[in-house]
Amino acid sequence: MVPIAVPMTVNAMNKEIAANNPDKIPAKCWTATVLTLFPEMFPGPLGQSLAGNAQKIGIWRLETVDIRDFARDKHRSVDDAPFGGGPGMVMRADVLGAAVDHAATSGDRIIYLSPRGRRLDQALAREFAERDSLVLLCGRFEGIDQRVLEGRGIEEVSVGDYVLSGGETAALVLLDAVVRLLPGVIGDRAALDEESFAHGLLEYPQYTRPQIWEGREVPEVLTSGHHEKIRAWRLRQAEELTKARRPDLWDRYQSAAKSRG
Ligand code: 9D3
Repeated sequence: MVPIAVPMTVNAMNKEIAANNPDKIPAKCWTATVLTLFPEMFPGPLGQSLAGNAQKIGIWRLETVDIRDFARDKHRSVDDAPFGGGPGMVMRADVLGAAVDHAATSGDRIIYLSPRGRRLDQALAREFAERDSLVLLCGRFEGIDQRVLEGRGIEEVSVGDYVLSGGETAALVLLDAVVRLLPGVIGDRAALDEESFAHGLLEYPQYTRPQIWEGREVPEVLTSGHHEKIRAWRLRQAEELTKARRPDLWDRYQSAAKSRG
């Protein structure tokens, strides 16, 4: 790998990362196009670590579109007061329509990150990862004009039941969940993990050295070398944790186990 002390251009570094990962370079590059009033918020954390390296070797790329570039007036306004009255401002249909038409081509799934959307889950992340591209629209203020959603066939997706200050952080969460599923981003072992025996359960507790820390010992079974006992212990831990913390997941897991027989 690249020694830290050696000065190197980003481009040279990318080439080196690519050269060291010839088996991971896909024919096509999964593309996210993010429409936002805050393009500086991207790639943010997705420029680091797993997602950052995957972008460097061409597995995916991120394009941002500054919605303000599609404002028409001299003040470059993107929002206006809601018809019918009420607090706050609404993003204008004409500005957003022009931005979406610039960014999306026919057949693209266009996602508006919205607190009233369908909740993001692993199955939806997998759907997005199976496509070639995704267009993400980030809202600010009270939201966007409803006619844009209808007129452009835009889907709404939420990342959970809590209030954010805009769609950008939600888009980063969605992209993180999707990018790690793209072929070549995670090694085979980790990929297999997701389909493992513990599917649908919370994870069992992990331990590493030192074997005793502040008087706390690692569970004996984990240092026993009995692989079958370790497997059974971990499954039991995962099941008990899931039962206690996530009865919703536990019910699903049990129904799935029953229908498997
Ligand atoms: C006054 C009513 N508010 C709805 C709860 C208005 C409002 C709050 C927050 C409108 C937009 C926002 C900004 N949030 C997002 O853009 C957002 C979001 C979120 O807040 N929670 C979970 N998922 C998402 S996706 C986009």
